[in-house]
Amino acid sequence: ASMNQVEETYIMIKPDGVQRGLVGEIISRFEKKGFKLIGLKMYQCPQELAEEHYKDLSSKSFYQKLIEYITSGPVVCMAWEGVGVVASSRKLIGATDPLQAEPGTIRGDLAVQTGRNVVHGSDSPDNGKREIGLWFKEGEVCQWTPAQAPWLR
Ligand code: RTP
Repeated sequence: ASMNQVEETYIMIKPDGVQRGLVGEIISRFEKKGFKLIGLKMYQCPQELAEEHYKDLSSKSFYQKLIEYITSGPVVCMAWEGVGVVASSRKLIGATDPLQAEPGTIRGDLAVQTGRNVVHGSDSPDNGKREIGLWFKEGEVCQWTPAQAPWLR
């Protein structure tokens, strides 16, 4: 139902993606697809924010390890806008377990372990809004419209 709607999603390059030098590669995939980058920053995630972000997973056996992983080094926080961007980003990212992720997806091409799967993407438009609100401060997200080829005039 949401595929024709302009949406926002929160995409995050996890600490392994940063440390492996995959920041440019991952950003490129979203840019080339045609989505609009409206928020971008590098950030050392505090414990409390990691816990809030992953609160729905707090009963899982891997929760503690997940919090340690996400806070183990800086992440790259991004907000992306576009038609159907939430579901489409999940396709670009691929399955949670990188060994199950299709070749051509970010995880399928660039990762091996579920516990080091390089990137996060919101799973619904509501969570997209919620997570952008969680990770970005007022004024850090930019709404912009491209100029009409002024470099040709
Ligand atoms: P994400 O939120 O990062 O986009 O991941 P997802 O929806 O594909 O997966 P989810 O089930 O929400 O899990 C969130 C993150 O927790 C880590 N995880 N570890 N069995 C495990 O060790 C395990 N399962 C999940 C992954 O980093 C996953 O992306």
